[in-house]
Amino acid sequence: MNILLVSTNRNRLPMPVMPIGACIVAHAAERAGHTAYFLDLMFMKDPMAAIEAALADGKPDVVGLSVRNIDNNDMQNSIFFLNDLFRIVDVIRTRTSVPIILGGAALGVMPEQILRLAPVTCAVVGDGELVFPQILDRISRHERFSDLPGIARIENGVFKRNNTSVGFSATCPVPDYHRWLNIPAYLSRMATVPIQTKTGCQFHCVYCTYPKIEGSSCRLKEPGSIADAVAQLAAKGFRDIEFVDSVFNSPLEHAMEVCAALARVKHNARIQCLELNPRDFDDGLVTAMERAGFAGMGITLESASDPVLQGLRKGFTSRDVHHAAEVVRRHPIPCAWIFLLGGPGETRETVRETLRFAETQIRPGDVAFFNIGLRIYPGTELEAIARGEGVLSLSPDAMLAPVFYLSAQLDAVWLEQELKRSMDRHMNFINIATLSLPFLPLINKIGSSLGMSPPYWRHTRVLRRVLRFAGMDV
Ligand code: B12
Repeated sequence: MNILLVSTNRNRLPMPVMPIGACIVAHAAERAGHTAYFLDLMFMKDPMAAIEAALADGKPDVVGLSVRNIDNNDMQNSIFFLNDLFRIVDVIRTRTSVPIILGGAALGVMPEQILRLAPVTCAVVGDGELVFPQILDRISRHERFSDLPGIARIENGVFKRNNTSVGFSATCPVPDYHRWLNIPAYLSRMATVPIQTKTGCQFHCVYCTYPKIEGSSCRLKEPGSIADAVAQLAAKGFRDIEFVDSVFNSPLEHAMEVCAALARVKHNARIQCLELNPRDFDDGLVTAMERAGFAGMGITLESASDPVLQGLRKGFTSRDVHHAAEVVRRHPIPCAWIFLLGGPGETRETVRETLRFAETQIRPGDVAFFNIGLRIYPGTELEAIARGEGVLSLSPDAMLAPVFYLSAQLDAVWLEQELKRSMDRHMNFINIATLSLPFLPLINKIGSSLGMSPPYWRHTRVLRRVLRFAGMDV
């Protein structure tokens, strides 16, 4: 059959991300004997015209739409992306009656709410590479496929969803990205190539959607196949590779095996990952990462204060946080520290404790990224907390449009001012507004043409100084 796969994401902030999940699914469709036509809307001037042309040229028997972002997760300047998806579905529906199948991270987060607004055939929740070919096979034989794992749909107004256990491939996939994507456009904007070393997340952070998207047990990729994938990608010119696991160093033994396998193969890749947990973090891990070819790492703390870490159910303490800072100071590898202020239990005192940590423990050459307010997603513990505190009364359907939690013991204005005061004194501190600067893509492009390489955040201090010198309040 002819399959049209559309990657619908057009958000270029903080940089365009390559739609690897959609490519993996297209690759799987081809391996199952179908002809895949891939349309990436990221750099299309007129996306609707591009879709119309793809429908006319490709004459698809099935259309797959990959949906990544619901919104930008920014409490102060919220952007909702799904209206574009609804328009795309309308355009396709007016031109063809073939099955339309949704997939992608957004469907893991809020499948029911999206399906109620998008008149499509069904959605796949979770990994797509094994189930999508099975769906295509059933469609080609005119058979029902609503019983397949991971399928979610609205039937007579009722939301139905099958469980997602479809099996797992332990081999790291390397689709031919050059064939599917406008690679120069991505690379010149400092995009990195995402790779997963595992799927799933076993932590229980109250606000997080990762277990909903990937499941709550880890399915590990074979370390040798990850190292081979990195070497193959680097040989094709994709030198900047990012591990996009929920948490890279959990389970720690697997992370160590991945690093050892990478150290054994010859590759000239610059690897990074932004999701390290401070609990299983020590000199042995960082040394292994340096030998493996890591050029940058990020530690997701959210807070350095115990009442907040407990309220978020992070599973580590401020002791682990301070220990991680000591370890980082012993290694040359650049580090980004990620914070989320305003969660359950946050007070002025806990905010000050976290800022004090950042101001005194983080090296000036490293970067601290602060986000304020937590996006509340249906089905998370944070939703229950917010309802229990009486600060959320919206129905789950009304939560597709962004809704945020901020501790009742804080007011947003004070928090923003306190953070701004700290950012004014520390040029290596940034917030989501810095990452959403409309001219950031241009800066990325200029940086790339001057030979700067990711991790782009290494240059934060210099960039903020230059922009402030030019009169901008960043
Ligand atoms: C790593 C990551 C990042 C990295 C990306 C680095 C990179 N080089 O790619 C960074 C930090 C840059 C980032 C940025 C952002 N991110 Co982010 N990110 C992730 C994360 C952790 C992993 C994404 C990933 O690559 N997965 C691996 C690939 C292989 O999986 P996949 O694309 O989902 O594809 C699989 C399935 O979904 C399915 N599938 C995909 N397409 C299709 C299509 C069909 C037809 C079918 C059947 C199946 C199918 O099959 C694929 C293979 O199994 C997810 C959370 C998560 N666990 O998914 C959040 C996530 C995707 N991000 C999210 C958000 C909001 C953002 C930002 C907007 C945040 C911000 N304010 O800056 C930006 C947007 C960037 C952009 N330009 O669009 C949200 C999106 C949903 C939402 N809440 O709106 C997520 C889900 C996290 C969350 N908060 O819930 N992100």
